[in-house]
Amino acid sequence: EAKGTEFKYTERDVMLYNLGIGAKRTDLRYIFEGNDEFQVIPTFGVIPPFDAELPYNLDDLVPNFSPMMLLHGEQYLEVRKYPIPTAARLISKGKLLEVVDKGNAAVVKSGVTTVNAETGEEIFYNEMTVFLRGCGGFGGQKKPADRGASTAANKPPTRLPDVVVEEKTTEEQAALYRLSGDYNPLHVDPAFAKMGGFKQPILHGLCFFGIAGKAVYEKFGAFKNIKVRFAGTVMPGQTLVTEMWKEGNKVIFQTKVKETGKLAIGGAAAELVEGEGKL
Ligand code: HDC
Repeated sequence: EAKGTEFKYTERDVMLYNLGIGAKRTDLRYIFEGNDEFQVIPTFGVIPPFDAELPYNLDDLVPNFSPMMLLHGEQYLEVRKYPIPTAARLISKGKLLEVVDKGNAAVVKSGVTTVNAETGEEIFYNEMTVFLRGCGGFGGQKKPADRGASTAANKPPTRLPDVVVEEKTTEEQAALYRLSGDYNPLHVDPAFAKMGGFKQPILHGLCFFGIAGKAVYEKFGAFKNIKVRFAGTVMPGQTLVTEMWKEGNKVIFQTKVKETGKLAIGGAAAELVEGEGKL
């Protein structure tokens, strides 16, 4: 296990994050520190661990590693304590969970626990999965382990969705979102994106995770955990359609790109905090 990495944030970082995942000027609770209900959208929990030091190098884990071929595959977030502070000093500690060999690709999963630096209280737990194109075939385990909510299939029911939320991203979405800490050039530099096999820079997975998570939060209330698989890429400017089904305490959801009809997020669900569930 690595030693902890500090992450310090202020109200300004909260507003920047909220704007990065589509908060509007009329959403005063997200964009104005003077509002009585000023808050950070709970998907923010993926930000403090993002730069956490991990006790390994991808180069040492898989053959042919190249940052240009790295895609975000899945994300699982637990919010272990509400309300989420709008300014704090946190410490994140990461560990390697598993390396899976998909033949062409490798899948590497890390787990990061984030605590309040002053109180030691756990605030967030994340599992982040990266999909490394061209890094498979090394004879590793073929299937990921069952990790409960973090790996659940979350197949949508056959009925029509209970709620649908449409949100257009802006052409500047990735340029804005990156200021919350993911400076991967894949999202803004056309030359880098091209080397990674894309015609133009693609949107951060965690940006459209935030947009979908915001829709779940606004329609159903606070969640204790949320899991997504990034099933397809999104270009800044495209419109996201998030379909949600409430199944007991759980909201199963998926997000499609309106312009292409293709799935961007699949296998996704959020388990609501007891007593929530507005619908
Ligand atoms: O699904 C394809 C795809 O393109 N998904 C979208 C990826 C994306 O846009 N991600 C977000 C942008 S990248 C980003 O934000 C990077 C960021 O800056 C840095 C992140 C750092 C994170 C934290 C640091 C620690 C693709 C390419 C992923 C897979 O498509 P295919 O190659 O066609 O694969 P497919 O045939 O569907 O499946 C092959 C096997 O792989 C498994 N799999 C598929 N998608 C997966 C995945 N596993 C994990 N995550 C995914 N997203 C399948 O289950 C299949 O396995 P099996 O054969 O055993 O069933």
